[in-house]
Amino acid sequence: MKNKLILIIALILFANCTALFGQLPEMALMPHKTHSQGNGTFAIKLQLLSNIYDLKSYSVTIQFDSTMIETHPDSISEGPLLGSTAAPTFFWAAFSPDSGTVYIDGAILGDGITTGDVGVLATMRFNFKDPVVHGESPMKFISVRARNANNVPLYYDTLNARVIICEYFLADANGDGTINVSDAVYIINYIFIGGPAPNPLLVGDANCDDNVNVSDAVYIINYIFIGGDPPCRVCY
Ligand SMILES: [Ca+2]
Ligand SMILES: [Ca+2]
Repeated sequence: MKNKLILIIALILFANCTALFGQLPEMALMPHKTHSQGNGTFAIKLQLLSNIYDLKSYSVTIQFDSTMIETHPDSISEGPLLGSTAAPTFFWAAFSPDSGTVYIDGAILGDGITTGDVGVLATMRFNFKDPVVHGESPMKFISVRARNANNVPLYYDTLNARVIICEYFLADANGDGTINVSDAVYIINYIFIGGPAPNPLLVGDANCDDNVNVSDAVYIINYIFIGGDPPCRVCY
């Protein structure tokens, strides 16, 4: 009987541990994918998507390709999550240009105060290099350290992001930097009434069959209006 009881307790503990380790809360860099032609600026948010623990303080290191994009400590600002407790907060950010590394620390000040909520911890604003460098930059966690009010370490699953910088977006037939119905119209005009061709021509090849014809216009319309497949690549 005693052995049976021990076995049952062990099974319950095992089940709970499996649930715990299988469902770590998530810390993410959002949005997961940023597409650009290298103009303007863009923001990446450091965000808790789920938080089953009470967070008191965190320290993260994030790395990206500094030959393609750059930031500055002044471009890194505190998000509202820790401030939502109404307690004073600590926030510190630094940037190492040579290694493309961002360091961010944050904490809630005051005894025993934590947040068990989800939301934005920090926002980082980036510039593209001038002249623009095309390609793909990872935006990834190098380390995450976090603690609760009892100084116990907290663990998170991390979700990295990517920044894709294109010279041309595939299916952006009119070259205005976005893909919408006017690109389908542009292709139809080119095919049927001698309008200008996409430049370069295969930018209009939304379905990637190496031809630009009416099926590409249909493909774009399906993608925009009825949830059809996106163009087969992001960049031309
Ligand atoms: Ca367009
Ligand atoms: Ca095609």
